[in-house]
Amino acid sequence: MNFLLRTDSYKFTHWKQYPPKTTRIYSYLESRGGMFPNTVFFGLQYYLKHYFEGPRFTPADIAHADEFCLQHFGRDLFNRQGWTRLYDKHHGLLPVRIKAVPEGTVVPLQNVLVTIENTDPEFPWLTNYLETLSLKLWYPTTVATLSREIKRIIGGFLERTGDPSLLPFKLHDFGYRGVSSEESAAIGGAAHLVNFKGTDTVAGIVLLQDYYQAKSMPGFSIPASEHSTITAWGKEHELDAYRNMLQAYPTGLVACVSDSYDIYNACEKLWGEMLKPDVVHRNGTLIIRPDSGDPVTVLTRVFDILGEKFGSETNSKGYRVLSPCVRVIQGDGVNMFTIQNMLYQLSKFYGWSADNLAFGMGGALLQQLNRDTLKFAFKCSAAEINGKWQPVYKDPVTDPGKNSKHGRMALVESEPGRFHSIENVQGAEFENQDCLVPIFENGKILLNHDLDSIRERAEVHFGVPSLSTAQVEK
Ligand code: AOY
Repeated sequence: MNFLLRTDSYKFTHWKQYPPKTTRIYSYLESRGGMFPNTVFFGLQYYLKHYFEGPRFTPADIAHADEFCLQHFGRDLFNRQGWTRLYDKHHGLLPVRIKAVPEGTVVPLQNVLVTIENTDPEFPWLTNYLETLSLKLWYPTTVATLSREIKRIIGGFLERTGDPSLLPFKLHDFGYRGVSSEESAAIGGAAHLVNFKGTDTVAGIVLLQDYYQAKSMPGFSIPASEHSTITAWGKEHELDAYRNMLQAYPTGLVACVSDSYDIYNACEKLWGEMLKPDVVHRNGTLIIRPDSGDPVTVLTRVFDILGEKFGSETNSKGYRVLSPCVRVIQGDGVNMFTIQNMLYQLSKFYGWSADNLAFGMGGALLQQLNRDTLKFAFKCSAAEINGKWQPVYKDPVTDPGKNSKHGRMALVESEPGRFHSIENVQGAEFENQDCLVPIFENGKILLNHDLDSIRERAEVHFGVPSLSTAQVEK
């Protein structure tokens, strides 16, 4: 698609609207609020490599956009001269500077994450032309933030009731089919893998390999059944379908959806009696997947049956852990709140360790989010007019929450995890403390972040009081 058309229609008309003698427009990206204390910044490198780097347009694209706008508006509004001059001077490269906090950084809400400004004074209108593309960073950042919050929740339960080393595989991405596009699946799936290692969203892995130098395989899965591979055997042959699963994968982990007819009968009679010797003597772990009913009700009874049939032991933290030959994965009705509820009820009222249960999360992980989840905004905060930088801001009486920051900015980390957005920065002030690092200039990507470094920055540390949470509570 023509780069010139990757913007909102009204932006075709904005070049005429800035004050005379405007030479620079400086804008920034922030999360203005939301239900989490922090954001995990992620996704910029994909957007830079895919949409910003190198020559982005040709004279043919300008001609095409010109004709498009003529039809679209029914009159001549397109900035033909400006785009032609931009091409003649920069040959399709974008004369903007982008600074950003390194991906994976955990930044408290309401801080500047990215700044964009034009580097050539002839093209101040280019900065906000890029808003439509840039603001899409809300999506990978919101998925990475949600996924990390759930990691904190599950991690807390593992610390209290079991083995925290199991955490990387406790939240598996089931979301590929439930997202609105292949690109969203790739971006969202990659964002989840900043925090976890289990996924069925293959597109997310490919994105990390193509855009984030993922060295070793960044996401893993295991053999697992779906309903068709069980129900194709017929209701009378459910047992054969399950026996076949154990024979087809004689070792290691194997997951089997077991609610096709009666999850309780499947656990008690089929897995727990008829196939029990095969399960117990198998060199590996059978993971049973319920997929319907009220999750807490179903899980409570499933664990009761499995404990009865396969046995359990009490661990050093006083919680029950099933025989290592059997585990459970819940993939239906899973979101941040239901995960918390399931783990709470199973541990508090039934004494089950979080070790026994993993989660598959689909729509709630990759699709049930929007730009308002973390209130993402891209706003102009400074303009150079007549050779002088001016602060620029909005502050609507009708919603003080929609105010914007003033002037050029720096993001300073005063102590680990505590960040401050400094407004109205003059010249090179704060330059040596600024966490916003130049990452793109005039068509070139200035530095690369690899997945390993992003994961390190986003790592969850337990037992350390979270500074940013304290900041929000205060
Ligand atoms: N995958 C763990 C491995 C994956 C899946 C994907 C929608 C898996 C199921 C499982 O165990 O059961 C997309 C629903 C399920």
